[in-house]
Amino acid sequence: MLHLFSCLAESRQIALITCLILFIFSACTEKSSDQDMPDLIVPRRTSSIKIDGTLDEPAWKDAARTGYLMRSDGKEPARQHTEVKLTWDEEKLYLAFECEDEDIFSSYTRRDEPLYMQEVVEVFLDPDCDRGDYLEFEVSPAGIMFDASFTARRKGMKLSFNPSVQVAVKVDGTLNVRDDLDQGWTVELAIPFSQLTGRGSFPPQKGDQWRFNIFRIDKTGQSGEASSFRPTRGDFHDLNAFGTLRFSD
Ligand SMILES: [Ca+2]
Ligand SMILES: [Ca+2]
Ligand SMILES: [Ca+2]
Repeated sequence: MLHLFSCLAESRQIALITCLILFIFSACTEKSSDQDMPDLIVPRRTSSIKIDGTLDEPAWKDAARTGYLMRSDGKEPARQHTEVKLTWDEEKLYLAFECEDEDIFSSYTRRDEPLYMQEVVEVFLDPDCDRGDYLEFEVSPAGIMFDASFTARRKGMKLSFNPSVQVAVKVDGTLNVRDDLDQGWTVELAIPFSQLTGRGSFPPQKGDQWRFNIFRIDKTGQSGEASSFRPTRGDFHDLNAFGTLRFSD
């Protein structure tokens, strides 16, 4: 009987140790997951890119693709499709947004106005993956920019962050004419690494990983829809909901 108890005690001990090892292992796995499994591998650009809103450069054919953005709850693709392509070189991160849109509008005309109240595409970057400070870039279909830096989630917003971003938008349809049928709009964006701020290291090197998310707000007709690359869990600024990208050759 005593032997049986000591066996039981021993097996409990083994189970406890096993649990502890599994816990430590899973904690390590989580900590290193940013480095292990990027959601997107971003290749260097394979040709020059002219920032004119037309995505006809071979570099865009070879760029990383997000696939259609999902509704921001992650449950299904948005009704009006958006796909985003990414590529880079030593100086810049390049993004191309292709947005289907039956009704394209935006009344904002000045940089850093609250573009997110209307139609917009957005990219958020957390270059050092600390889920702390981050950078936000938005472009409206009228080609207006909103850019800001943050010190933590929705904290320390600095609108004076105005890097020399190159941006061009092409509208297939009629901007701000609400009662006809539009086709869509494309955005070409080049973000210079040398003007980024925060705790990241710039420019990135091959193999570096950044956390990021991409969003679109569409307000066609009376309805509205928010879509994203990674599900937002209710807040575009939830840094824990971001995905990861890896800079590659
Ligand atoms: Ca172009
Ligand atoms: Ca700004
Ligand atoms: Ca729209």
